Amino acid sequence: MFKSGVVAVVGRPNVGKSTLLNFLIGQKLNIISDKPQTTRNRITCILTTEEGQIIFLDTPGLHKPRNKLGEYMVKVAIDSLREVDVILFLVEACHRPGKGDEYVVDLLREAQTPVFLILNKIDMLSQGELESYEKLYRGLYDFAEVIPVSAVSGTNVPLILQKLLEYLPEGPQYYPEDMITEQPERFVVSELIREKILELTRDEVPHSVAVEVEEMKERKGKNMVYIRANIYVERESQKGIIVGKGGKMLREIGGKARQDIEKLLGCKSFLELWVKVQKDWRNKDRTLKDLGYS
Ligand SMILES: Nc1nc2c(ncn2[C@@H]2O[C@H](COP(=O)(O)OP(=O)(O)OP(=O)(O)O)[C@@H](O)[C@H]2O)c(=O)[nH]1
Ligand SMILES: [Mg+2]
Repeated sequence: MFKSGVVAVVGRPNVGKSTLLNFLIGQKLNIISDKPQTTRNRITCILTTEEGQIIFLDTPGLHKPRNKLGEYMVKVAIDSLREVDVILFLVEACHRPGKGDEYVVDLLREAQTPVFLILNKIDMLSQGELESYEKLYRGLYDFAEVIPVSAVSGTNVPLILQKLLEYLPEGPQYYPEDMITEQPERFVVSELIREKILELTRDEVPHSVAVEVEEMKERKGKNMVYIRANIYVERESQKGIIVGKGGKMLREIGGKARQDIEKLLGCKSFLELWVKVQKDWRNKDRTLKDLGYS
């Protein structure tokens, strides 16, 4: 019997949602960083096996928004809870539950969908610690399943798949088996560039950056793709940081991004990056819309 369905992955920022999904589909599709609020959109991650097809939704971390971009992100995450077959609620097993977790649990209650509690980052704690935290999390809600994992090493991750297949209904294969996302290549490329900026900059800079691929075309017969992308920041001073002394930072961003882009596209790339200032874009409806955050 072939099973299929949609599974939303939700939780607080930085708990490892995107890391888990990359591991599940076996490819670097979602960007990851050690800074909160990395993922900004709902991203489909499609996994096809002989037993079924699971359409996972990676979502932005649920947090208290401080600007319109944040409001959009939280709305995306909450909307993803609707009309899915199963919800994976990810938490960091190395912290006790806080107010933020209680807020998420209230949302889960409204959704009336089976929820798996996924206790992530178990590589960071001892068995004894895990047991004591697990007890606290179990007390929050009547979870359908509780699965401790490490998304980084993959420990126990196959168990999530096995359990999901038990809960998903019989259904068709919605997407071709080699398709891993609904997002266009351009989007994934812009995210890979943004990931390098998250990695290489600090404080408010990572959060003030948006990336848009303006042009992407194959160089015929050369097995090469030409990409031109704009990096938007909110202030001149941030532009200075992204460009760096003599353009050093921008070259580093480009070099690192190209490695991932070439792995994704399977061909050489020529990457042209432009840094532009868009004052206070995170609060401007028009710019948010242009950048795909609406
Ligand atoms: N030690 C350890 N670190 C992990 C694990 N899973 C994720 N991380 C790290 O946690 C950080 C956040 O991971 P992400 O996958 O970006 O988290 P996220 O939940 O998608 O975050 P947002 O998109 O901001 O909501 C990164 O530094 C990861 O390397 C894990 O199992 N163990
Ligand atoms: Mg993420």
